[in-house]
Amino acid sequence: MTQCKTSKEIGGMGHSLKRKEDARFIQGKGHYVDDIRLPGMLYMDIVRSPYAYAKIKNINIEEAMKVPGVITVVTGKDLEKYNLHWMPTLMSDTQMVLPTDTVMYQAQEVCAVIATSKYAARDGREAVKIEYEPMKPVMDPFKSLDPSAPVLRTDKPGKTNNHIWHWQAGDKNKTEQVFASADVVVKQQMHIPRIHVVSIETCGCVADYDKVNHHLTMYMTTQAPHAIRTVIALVAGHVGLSEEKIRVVSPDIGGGFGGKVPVYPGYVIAIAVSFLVGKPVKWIEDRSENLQADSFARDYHITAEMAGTKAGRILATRFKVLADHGYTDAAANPSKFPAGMFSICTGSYDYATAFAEADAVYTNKPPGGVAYRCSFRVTEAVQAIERLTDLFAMKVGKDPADIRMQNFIKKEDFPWHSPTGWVYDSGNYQAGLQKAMDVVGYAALRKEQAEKRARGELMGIGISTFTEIVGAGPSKDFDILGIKMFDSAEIRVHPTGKAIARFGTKSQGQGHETTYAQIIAEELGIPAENIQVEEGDTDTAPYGLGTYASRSTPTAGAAAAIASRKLRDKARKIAAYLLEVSEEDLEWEPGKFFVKGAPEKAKTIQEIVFAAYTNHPQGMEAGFEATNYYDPPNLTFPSGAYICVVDIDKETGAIHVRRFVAIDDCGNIINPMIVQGQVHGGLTQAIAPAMYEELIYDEEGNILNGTLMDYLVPTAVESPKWETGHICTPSPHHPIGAKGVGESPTVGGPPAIANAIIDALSPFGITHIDIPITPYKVWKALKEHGAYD
Ligand code: MCN
Ligand code: CUN
Repeated sequence: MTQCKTSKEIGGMGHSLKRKEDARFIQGKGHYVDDIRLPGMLYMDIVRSPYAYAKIKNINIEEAMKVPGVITVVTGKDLEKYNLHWMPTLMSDTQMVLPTDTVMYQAQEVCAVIATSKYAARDGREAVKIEYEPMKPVMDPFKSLDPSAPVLRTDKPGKTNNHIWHWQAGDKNKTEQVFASADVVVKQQMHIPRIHVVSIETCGCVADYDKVNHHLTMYMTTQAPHAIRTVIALVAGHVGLSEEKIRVVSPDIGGGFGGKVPVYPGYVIAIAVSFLVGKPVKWIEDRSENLQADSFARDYHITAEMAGTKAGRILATRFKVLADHGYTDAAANPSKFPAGMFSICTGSYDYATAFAEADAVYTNKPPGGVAYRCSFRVTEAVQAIERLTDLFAMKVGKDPADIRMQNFIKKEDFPWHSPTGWVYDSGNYQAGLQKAMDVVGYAALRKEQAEKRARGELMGIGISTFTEIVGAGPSKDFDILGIKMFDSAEIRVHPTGKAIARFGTKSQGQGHETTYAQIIAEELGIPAENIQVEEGDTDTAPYGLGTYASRSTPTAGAAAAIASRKLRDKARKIAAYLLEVSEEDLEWEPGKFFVKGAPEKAKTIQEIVFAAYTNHPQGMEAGFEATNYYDPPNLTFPSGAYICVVDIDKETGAIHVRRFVAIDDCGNIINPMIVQGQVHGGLTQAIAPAMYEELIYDEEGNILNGTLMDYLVPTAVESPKWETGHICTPSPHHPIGAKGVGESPTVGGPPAIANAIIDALSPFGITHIDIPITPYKVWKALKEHGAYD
């Protein structure tokens, strides 16, 4: 755990400061997009397709226009006149804003009703009559590649199939050789199903175009305000919206979890309408629209293989992925990594050979791909490697903890070069797993399990020892739509020693207002409570790529430290001037410079800052401000050892998570309480895909669980008591030694639960069940394996 070097009053690194932002959140004073009300504001509602694949024969707006309050109905044909009916996705694919002839997935936007109230807009939506000619959709990604499958993207000239991209990493030939000569090979086909973030706040915006000044203010639910501003400028430049005339404001966000990274058609339609009508336009999705149409997560079909020795040494792994991206690839991965960071799939183990490949295909499902706390597909990679490791342990007849201990990358082997090309910065995997085993009481649990098994009771213990990869990223490899993935901090200290700091990231609940202030407090000794943190307004914040993939601490957090250090250098100069000594004679302790050997001769940071405005040395620039754009030299590699204990009712298949111990390593910790909160939330979002959540479609393309009546989201009732702890291997390249943590629990959690359930069922010869592992699937597997004979 991080040692506190600052006093509680200053509140630097390692203090569990209460979250500053919570004062407004818990008093109902948060300011969300839907709280914005502008004079003359109009409301937009969207008519959506009931079909997954259909030709639009006719859109009749006559009755809708008669609804009192309805101003207009906007169709794809209307947008086409301004060439605004298509937009780029963040993966350089293209997406309809509104269709002109064909709909490609159920709940796709077909036209938009604009009215003077949201109720009138909804009534107008009900009154629009659309004639469709339904076609047979392509729902199965495997069938999508059949030569007989219809080519879905006829808008792309020359496209003759539904293949989007192929990606690979590692050494294919060497991997084949190792597999060919290995004693033990395990292979498992798995599906990591399509799921949805279900943030409490849905998506929405208020687009406010000012005709007189040709200025657009876009209030919207986005995790990446600056990138969105640039995208708007690129898409709408031809109608006179240039970037200096666009202001994107992302106010408080009620949960993002990745679902608020993509650009949705609703945002673009609202901008277009505001531009045409000259009035502000509000669009707020309802719960079902959010669940049915917004960016999904996962949907990876993986064939995972591991080769090793009978003695339990892992020698190689091989992964083949089929990625279902739906109608368009609207994931938000870095350009060079269309499968995200999936190549972290080699895990925490020290073998030299691996090969991973992925092919992405179009189907008639909503587009997307990386939402839901995934660190760019690390969730999928970790599910694959951690399930595989357990299968391998089973096959060689070893305890899953022993197999892991035997194959871990050792702490002295860092920096470690993975077979798929990453350089892991630091870690101590043995210590993490040992701590988790001690906390959970592993040996005693195995003994209890043996006794229960003898009585025919089902108890399982599951381990997941994962390596995360976060902090995108070094600009030589990481960009989105060509924009390099650095991030930024700008610190402005006022004469009385209080500060405002602005960032290119955007909190959605992670607590940045508190933790960024703590980083600056650590570096400058200005109390965290005197540092106001601001994010989300592109007119004031320095350019940055936003908050996702747990990148804020690794990038903008680093920028905060570096900008603070620039200010400390200036402070040293001013202190030397004020104390009439040379800079070398000064020593720093958080909050003041003092003369070596004469601690009574000191200047506090507040006195120094005041002098920067009132009495600074000749030739020095006045003021006390610094900015840093931080381009990380590497990603950070957090890790964790999670152990889950389950009891299963043999007759019903009901699963009870009895214990869950999570030991995380995110390097130096800024705020232990916030990290614990991140882990608690993330673990709850780990039992979700492991046991409950999955978006299900029928062959006609109908979503079968498009409301929260059917789509199961775990609540406090389903959540066990999370037992959390830490080990700490600081990141050697990060200025404050911190690694990201926001997605670790969601990445490491599901395989621990799945492994525990399979461990419980293993006496019946059950070796795998795809997540979500529901009681029905357990019961069915038990039945198929003769448990009820
Ligand atoms: N932190 C810390 N010490 C560390 C690492 C992190 O104190 N060594 C703190 C940070 O200062 C920050 C929080 O933990 O307050 C998360 O930091 P980080 O891991 O850098 O992740 P981000 O801030 O970039 O958050 C993104 C991550 C992602 S990608 C998803 S998805 C997710 C998550 O955070 N969405 C969330 N956690 C969420 N939590 C809430 N409440 N709401 C969401 O939408
Ligand atoms: Cu993949 S969800 Mo988070 O990176 O915003």
